[in-house]
Amino acid sequence: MVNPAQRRTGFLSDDRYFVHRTEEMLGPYVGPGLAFETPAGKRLIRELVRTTGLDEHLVALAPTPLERADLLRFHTPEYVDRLEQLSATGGGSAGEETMFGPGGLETAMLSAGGTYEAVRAVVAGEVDNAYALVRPPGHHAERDWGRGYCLLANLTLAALKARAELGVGRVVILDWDVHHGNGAEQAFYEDPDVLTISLHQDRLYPRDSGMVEHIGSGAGTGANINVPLPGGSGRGAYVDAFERVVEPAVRRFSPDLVLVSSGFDAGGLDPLGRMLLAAQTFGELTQRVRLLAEDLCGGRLAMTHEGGYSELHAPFCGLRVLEELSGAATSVADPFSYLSGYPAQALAAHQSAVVDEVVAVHGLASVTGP
Ligand code: Q9C
Ligand code: ZN
Repeated sequence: MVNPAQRRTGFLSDDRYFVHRTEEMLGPYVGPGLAFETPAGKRLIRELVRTTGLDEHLVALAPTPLERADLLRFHTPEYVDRLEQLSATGGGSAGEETMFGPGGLETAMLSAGGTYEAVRAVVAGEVDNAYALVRPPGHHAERDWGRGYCLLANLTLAALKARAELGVGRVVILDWDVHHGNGAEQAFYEDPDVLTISLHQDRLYPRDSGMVEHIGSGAGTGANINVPLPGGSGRGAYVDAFERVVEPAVRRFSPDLVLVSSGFDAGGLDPLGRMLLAAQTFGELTQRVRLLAEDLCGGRLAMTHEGGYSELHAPFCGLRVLEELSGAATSVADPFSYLSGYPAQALAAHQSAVVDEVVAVHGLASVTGP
């Protein structure tokens, strides 16, 4: 049973996203096949969307790959050449913790293309908002090397293409994956027209990035916001960061389009992160971003999928986000809703202290609501 949708929500995925391979050979005695970033959890999101019937209330979008010229808006030609060569000869490593199999570049171009298609459909007004369930992820990929399972900077490339070809002006990129959104930070560090905000677990990955003091430079000074929350943070810390940083900063910036790098690895069961979020909380954060976008830019909101490594939990987080985007409700009960009852969900002093610091560095204390 699904209650009818209140909004037109685009949903994009593709079978080819689920055959991309990221296994690492870890060395002697450790067998092959070990990987954190696997198709399973993400495929289950798509399956749940189908088995619940939610897909009938969503607008199906289909990806086309980005082209080389699109990649070169951010990546270096040398890096793209190297990926082309490896992809054609059985795969290899794009950089740091970024193994891929044969044809991996083509899948990455389709992942970036799927992200762009979600953005395009929103900007064109074909849908109110959209979610691209893509693989491989993109937010760690840097100009000249792949990092953290990411070959190409999906959302960065989509934002650059939308600005170049669709006449999109001011863009917010909000990243709630538990790891730092270093790729978008690098791409837009000196750009005053793209506000990048990353909420992440302090010094998780990449280890030495995502610091509060990294605020952008030159014309882009102030347009990069890092909120490195302490490991162990739950709903209270995220809501505090939204109320005192994300919402005032986005209002002050006044975007034409809001984009989200959505990972579910801040979920309470994730093997790579140590945060506590429940599926319901991802829904709440989605609602907050949706209302911001409705207030500021006609609701134009597109999300792309990044990390999330609990095969058990991520599907329920994904379903909850899609329900919130569309306003349709399924009858699926989250088996992990007990997370919401953890006392550690409450805001703690050492967490609000980090938010205080960000508020001070970015002068957000005096920004008022609508
Ligand atoms: N070797 C994303 O969530 N380090 N990437 C994991 C195990 C890399 C995460 C530690 C984490 C990258 C898209
Ligand atoms: Zn992540």
